[in-house]
Amino acid sequence: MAITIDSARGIFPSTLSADAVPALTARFNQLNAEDQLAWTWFAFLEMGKTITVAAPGAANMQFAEETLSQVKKMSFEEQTQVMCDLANHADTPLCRTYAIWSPNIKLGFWNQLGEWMEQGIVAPIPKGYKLSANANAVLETLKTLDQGQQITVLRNSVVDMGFDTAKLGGYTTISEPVVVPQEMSQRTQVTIEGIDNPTVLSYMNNLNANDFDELIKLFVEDGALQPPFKRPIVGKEAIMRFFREECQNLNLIPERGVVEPADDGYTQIKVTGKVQTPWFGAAVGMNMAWRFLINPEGKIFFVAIDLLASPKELLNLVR
Ligand code: 45D
Repeated sequence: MAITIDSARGIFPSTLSADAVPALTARFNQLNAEDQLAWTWFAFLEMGKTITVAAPGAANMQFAEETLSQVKKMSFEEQTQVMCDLANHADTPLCRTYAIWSPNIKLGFWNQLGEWMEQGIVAPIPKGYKLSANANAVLETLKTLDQGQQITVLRNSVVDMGFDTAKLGGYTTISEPVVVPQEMSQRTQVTIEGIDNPTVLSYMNNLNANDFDELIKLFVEDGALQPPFKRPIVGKEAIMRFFREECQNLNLIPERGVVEPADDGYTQIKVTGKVQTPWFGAAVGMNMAWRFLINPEGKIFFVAIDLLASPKELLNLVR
């Protein structure tokens, strides 16, 4: 049977991804705007007991600066309105601006608002705000998840806010400038128990070095990359855009893997390990798997990246 992206998605079918994340995100999206804002605030406080944003500078904020200073000058009432508008996907100029920011800029924007809320510069969540029973249940469930899953739910809630980009027609995402790849002498090389496949090692090392020009060469022209909980991004050009917009300064710490022959001379490889985001640094290691399908010439035809259901899954290397 010919190998397709659809068939490739099914390699290593026993990989258990963290279904709790999309489930909780869906429940969050059902809450009303006030509840969403308060929920995120409480979630942020709750998480803050164990982890805090390590790098407030994780995003280059030049593109959000104007909007931020605009919000800063508003009355509390107007600020509350802006935040509710964002949660409501309202059609306002600010919600349109927000919609086309990359996830990292959106996170940086909220991170700044959060700091200003603490400092009394931006309208706080009213003292004594009582979450609805639903919102409370969603918060209780969040507390049961591991930290990697918690920050993913939080990231989703921020990324989904703003005007619906599907209603925008054409648009270009505003993202941070691409950083220069790390200097050769500064680069570290990963080692992966059970894996000596040069393509896989090169994938990890180039992504860690922000060397997207070299990284993209590892893919076949019509190859695909499937981010956690997403449909595959197909084609070199689209994958490259994704790398530049959403993949800067990640730290991949693969630990172990298996290699197996697949149909038509292809090779399937599963690797498990940790991934750190610049936002939380070493404080949060997300449990991840990479499922590669590599063609006979050693190029990546498909790779799926999954957030794993539990640390136990790190040891699940069965086919
Ligand atoms: O509403 O191999 C307030 C790929 C209250 C690439 C607030 C990858 C009001 C290929 C608190 C102010 C990328 C796929 C809001 C690998 C309110 C590849 C603020 C994986 C919203 C490995 C809230 C990468 C705030 C991965 C400030 C898995 C929330 C990366 C901030 C994962 C939340 C990164 C933050 C994740 C969350 C980052 C900073 C999950 C960051 C999460």
